Amino acid sequence: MLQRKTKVFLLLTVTFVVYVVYTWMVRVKVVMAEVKFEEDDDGFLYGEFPNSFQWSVATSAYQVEGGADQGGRGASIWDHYSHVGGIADGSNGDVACDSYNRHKEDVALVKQLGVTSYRFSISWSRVLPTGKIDNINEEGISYYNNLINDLIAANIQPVVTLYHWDLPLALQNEFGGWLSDVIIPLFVDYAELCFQRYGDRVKTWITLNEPRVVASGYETKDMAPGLNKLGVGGYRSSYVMLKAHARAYHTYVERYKQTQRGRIGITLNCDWGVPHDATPLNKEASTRFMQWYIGLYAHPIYVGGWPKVIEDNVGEKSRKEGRSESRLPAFAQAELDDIIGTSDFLGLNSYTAVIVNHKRKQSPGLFTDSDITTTLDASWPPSGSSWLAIYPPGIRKVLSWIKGEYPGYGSILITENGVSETDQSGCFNLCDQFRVNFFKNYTNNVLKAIRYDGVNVEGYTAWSLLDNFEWARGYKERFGIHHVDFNTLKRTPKASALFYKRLVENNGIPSRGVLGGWMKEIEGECARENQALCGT
Ligand code: GBH
Repeated sequence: MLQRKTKVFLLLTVTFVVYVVYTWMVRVKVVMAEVKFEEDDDGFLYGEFPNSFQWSVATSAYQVEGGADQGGRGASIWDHYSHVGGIADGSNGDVACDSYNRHKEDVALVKQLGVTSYRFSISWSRVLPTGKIDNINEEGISYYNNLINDLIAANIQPVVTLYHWDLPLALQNEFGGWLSDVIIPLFVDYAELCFQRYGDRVKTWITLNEPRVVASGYETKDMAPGLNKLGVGGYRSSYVMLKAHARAYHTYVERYKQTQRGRIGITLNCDWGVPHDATPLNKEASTRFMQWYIGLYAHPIYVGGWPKVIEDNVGEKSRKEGRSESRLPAFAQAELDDIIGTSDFLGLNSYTAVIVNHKRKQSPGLFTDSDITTTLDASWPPSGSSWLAIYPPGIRKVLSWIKGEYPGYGSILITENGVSETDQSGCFNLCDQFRVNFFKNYTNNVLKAIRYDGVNVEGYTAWSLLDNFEWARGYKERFGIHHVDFNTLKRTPKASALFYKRLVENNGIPSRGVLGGWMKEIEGECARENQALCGT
């Protein structure tokens, strides 16, 4: 039997501990009040995102920085590609939004939105002009130090992408860039330099942005470096990128994570593939669409190795083509082990959807081996980009698909979602109601993925803070929530920025009534901004 004194002591201790834990839980809102959310007749879900939900906005270095010849920056493959005429409107990123000289303005815009973080990328050739660690450009290092410090002073967390497509040109010329394993230790050197110089303040790192699109630069002519090695360039570069990503991941985890207490992941892009109909043939085709789109990268990281369907199909096709080896490089066991489990979170970029049909294709290629055709549904509203039709449920489908396919995904950070309009001659209309609707409906589907499908989505990032250099499309497709006048470089909020600010402030859309109020305010505000922009 315990003594009476001991019993009283134990009881007091237990009561005290329960009290402390409970007040802590209330303070950090672990004990959530009955969550209020309500679906209206049109299926729109009002209510809040989880308390910890992170709202963000994004750009990338080559698309906004400009300052191409300033501060000791070296050339990248996009400087070369754009200067030899790869861009639809003949433009390049020499000046872009001039963020290299105007980052304080950008930080002010981000702050104005009320978001908790800002996703940007570091230009590898600005900090290492030749791509190699023996030549560090301290002026380039300072640029990002200033940007990061100004963000943190404004209470905005930097979310930093190491590689958003702008490979140092020297590395492409010397050994073929992402086609060669030579790049792996060089990428790790670069990543490590960033961890060392910025890791005390940067707590979220993204190794690669959209390896699938990087691969398309080795597979086709459409993106830098535009090598057009159909059937082999895409798979080979994907294989090298996965290995480089994994090495950078392990370097961070082994040498920096403990002291810097950050995390590191990869960003993959994926749109939703709607089977044309319920026939087994087209349902299978839509599965192949997803595997070739995201599985090529997510499977090695979350399950191990290439998706079986890709390994089988490409192997079979390669044999028929009379090759002695598959066009899809084979992983060594050590490589498989190195790649698996290398993402603390999954960064996801998602924009649109396609209708998928089965169709046998003869020509070898990353974009043909899946034996499908894709089309946009005529009922989906178009945007300023031919590939992007507006289908809000797509993002929810992709999120739930990832949860089902990769049970160990941990959490998803949406690192890009947005929509374009084509440039307008004359006076630009800042009242971008279609983009307001886009954000309203896409974020609502994210909310549904969280509340109804139980997907662990930790945050959402709008693409983009600014109208910017839209890669091969140049400046004619505008994704910004702020308009940029590319003559004066003046930034002006579009209605979508005013809407996003309210969405972020309220962590969701509380009710139809509140939404109606916002819409009235926004209409008035953007009409006044239109007046100021060009006096109409
Ligand atoms: C993202 O890519 C990028 O991360 C970002 O930099 C970019 O600005 C944003 O999306 C908007 O595009 O012109 O018909 O040849 C999304 C994937 C890959 C979609 C390339 C457009 C070109 C199609 N993008 N693709 S086309």
